[in-house]
Amino acid sequence: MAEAARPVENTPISSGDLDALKTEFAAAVAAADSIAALDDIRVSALGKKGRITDMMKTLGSLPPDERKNRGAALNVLKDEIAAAIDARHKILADTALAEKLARESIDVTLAPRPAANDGRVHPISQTIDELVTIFASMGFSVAKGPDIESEYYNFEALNLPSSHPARDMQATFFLPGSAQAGGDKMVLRTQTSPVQIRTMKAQKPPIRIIAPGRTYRCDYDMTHTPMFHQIEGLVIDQSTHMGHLKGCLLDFMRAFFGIDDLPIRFRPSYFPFTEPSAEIDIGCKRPKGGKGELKLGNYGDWLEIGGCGMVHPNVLRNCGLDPDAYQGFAFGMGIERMAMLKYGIPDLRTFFDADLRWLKHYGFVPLDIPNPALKG
Ligand code: 2NL
Repeated sequence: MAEAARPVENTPISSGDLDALKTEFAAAVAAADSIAALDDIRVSALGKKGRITDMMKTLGSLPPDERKNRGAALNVLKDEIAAAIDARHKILADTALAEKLARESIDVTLAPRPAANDGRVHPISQTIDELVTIFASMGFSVAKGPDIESEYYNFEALNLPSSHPARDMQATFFLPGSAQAGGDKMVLRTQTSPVQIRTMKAQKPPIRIIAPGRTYRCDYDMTHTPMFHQIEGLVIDQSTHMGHLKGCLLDFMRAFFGIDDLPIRFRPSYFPFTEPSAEIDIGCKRPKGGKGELKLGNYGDWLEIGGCGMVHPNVLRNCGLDPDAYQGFAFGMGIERMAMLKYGIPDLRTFFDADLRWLKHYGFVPLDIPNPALKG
């Protein structure tokens, strides 16, 4: 049957040709395996020059009743093809998205790429961490207090009345215009002892604390910076004595420097806040002829590392403790000095230069434990 050859105006009303077209497009849509292929089908059927569009254009040449039926049938076919294309489009889009998600899924169990890892822990922070770790293992807790103190907490309560000559020896930073009602001025704390005064006033014995932190003195040369760090320790109980002080500091020094036979020695000294008072020395070997490094250990020579003593009865009284019922010991050390000795840092002032090359050299990689004695 030479249907194609038949003149347009003789096109039959029969919808048989439309059924065939529907079947053809349905098959093409079902076979389309990409959104691009689907778009081609949409253009070839419903586009400006598409097959359905072309057939629509022939409607004008039909008699009115035929035109109406065929037009309606063509519209139905057009909607059916469009619906089939939309449905297939959704399936293809969903499949494409699912594939993309599967392709781009993240394996959260993979090890992370190495980070830049450029940050360093400052030797002072590292040293404080180590001091805290050791003293914590000995039953001490960490006490904190303000850097700005009143003269009362910084001096008076520590048995240093304003008439005391030792008060001039400490180059104190006073805060201008800070005089309180009783004439008490505010100062930058010259040692961390006021933290311990506050603790004794607030807590009942037994007391076992360390107070690490910043301290300030108006002093600047090769071996002094206006801000520096101290750690002080305080133990108060009913029968704490010099023997406890000795054992405590011996264990601490050996753990901190990682030297099992490091000897320590107590030299009589004087502090207004302790009685008796002593200077703490640790064993060392000095470089011959001033050249080379100082070495710590049991070598016969001695190096001063801090001060200590039994808390003065006046200090206990000032804190509301009866010296006949309670006694205890206290000690103090410079943290920069501890760090310089342990890590071979030669110049104190470099601690506060904020020099990144220095920090890269002397700083610590976070989570590194340099002293095996502190592990666990
Ligand atoms: C040193 C010496 C020392 C204390 C600090 C202290 C604190 C209270 C009571 C008694 Cl609340 N004493 N602290 C005692 C002896 C020495 O420091 O050379 N520091 C760097």
